[in-house]
Amino acid sequence: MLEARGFKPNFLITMTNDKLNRIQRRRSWAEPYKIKVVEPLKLTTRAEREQAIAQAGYNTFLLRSEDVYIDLLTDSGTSAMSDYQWAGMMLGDEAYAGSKNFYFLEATIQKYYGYQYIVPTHQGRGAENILSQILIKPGDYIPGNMYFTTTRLHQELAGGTFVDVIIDEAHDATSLHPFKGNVDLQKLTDLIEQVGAERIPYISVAGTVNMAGGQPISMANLRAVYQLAQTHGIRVILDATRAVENAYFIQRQEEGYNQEAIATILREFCSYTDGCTMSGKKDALVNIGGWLALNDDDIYEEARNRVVIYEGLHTYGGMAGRDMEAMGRGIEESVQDDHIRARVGQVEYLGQKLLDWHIPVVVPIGGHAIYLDAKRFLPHISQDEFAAQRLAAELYLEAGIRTMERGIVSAGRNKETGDNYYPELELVRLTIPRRVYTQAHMDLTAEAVEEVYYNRDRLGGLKMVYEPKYLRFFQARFELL
Ligand code: PLI
Repeated sequence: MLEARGFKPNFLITMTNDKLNRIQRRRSWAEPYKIKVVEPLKLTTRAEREQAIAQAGYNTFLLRSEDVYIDLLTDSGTSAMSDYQWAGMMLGDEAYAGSKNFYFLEATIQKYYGYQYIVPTHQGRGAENILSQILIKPGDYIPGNMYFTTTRLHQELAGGTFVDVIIDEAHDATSLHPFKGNVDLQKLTDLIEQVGAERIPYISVAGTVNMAGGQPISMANLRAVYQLAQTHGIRVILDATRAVENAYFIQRQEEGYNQEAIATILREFCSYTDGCTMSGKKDALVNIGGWLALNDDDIYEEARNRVVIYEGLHTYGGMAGRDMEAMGRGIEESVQDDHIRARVGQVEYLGQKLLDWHIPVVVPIGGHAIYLDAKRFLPHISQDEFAAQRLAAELYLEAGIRTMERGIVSAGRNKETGDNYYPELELVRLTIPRRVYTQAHMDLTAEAVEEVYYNRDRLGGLKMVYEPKYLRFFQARFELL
């Protein structure tokens, strides 16, 4: 962040390369910031939590946030902004058209992500909606490295069918493959042969892969996907929501990248795609915002036209000027190597603690969250009795910790048959907001998980008593069996 403001700390200038390398190799991930403002949290009693979760229909999305102690529901829009971002909020140019904050944001995205054209949106799904409407025709197929809830729904609403072409290891919570987000090139080739390239408007690639456990895709794999797509005239669209976290795994784990800066890796990563949808609420360290980026001028023109129907003018897309300023500044901070190392470091700290205590979690530890493996945690509760949903409710009851189900409820139903999907992964996500919680919060979380694990045999399942039509996990209600 200091570099973003044009400063270079003295100790970095005078330090020899050897010493710098040693410091960068140190194992501790201590935060490269200190706390200036705090937000008090409410502590509740077990009796209060029993009432709150029953009123919420055993769905953590339906809890009131003031009844939550440690909120690990999501890392989306829950980051703490820096003083540099807050200062930018005062510089909002709230003109309806042509806000200077938009031009700053546009230039920042072009610089760090490398795409030519930027369409601002209120958040990621706004970009998914516009992109899906433009590119997908009824009967099309969209291959991707595992589904994401809103992304797949927009593809389906546009008449497309999502096809999962991620490597098999991604569906195995215990596989230690370092890049479980990789696309299986054979599965992709088979689909192209089966349905024809003309029925595939684009390949939908996410880095990292949320539903697989925050798992990265390698640079080599994305490059190969892009080459294959190009030979068939198919576009590759990146879900860039957590691409900076993905770049960190490439830097650390992929040959040839450990001397490269995160910003350099991110640019190369995006260069193997033709555009991206983005939820700025994650990597970009803001509470609201997103964008669609494209290199094709005709698709851009269409997107720029459609954004005014759903989001707002093409120079704000549903965001206030101050939001765009904060997001531009958040992007600058997000690509700092010390930031991302501490961010993932905190996630890994919690994960390692649980692994040390033999709690079943998805491995390797991903970029933004720890995923409890409910199939191994609660083997006596079937998917039809919503093991992960039950476990999420129990963590709240135990310590006021809010987490999220990522299993059969999130997976929803097959759009043709109406049958439930039965995903291999039945998970509870402990998602770490960026720059928000302390190491003591992580310790307390680990202890609460351990306590629930110790008492796991006492837990029974749930039955669903209300099911919304779209994205049911947000609003479904349950009762104890
Ligand atoms: O929540 P949005 O509309 O800004 O973004 C949608 C979205 C798209 N792709 C990916 C990989 C996401 O993770 C994502 C949103 N994720 C949420 C809300 C989460 O809790 O993970």
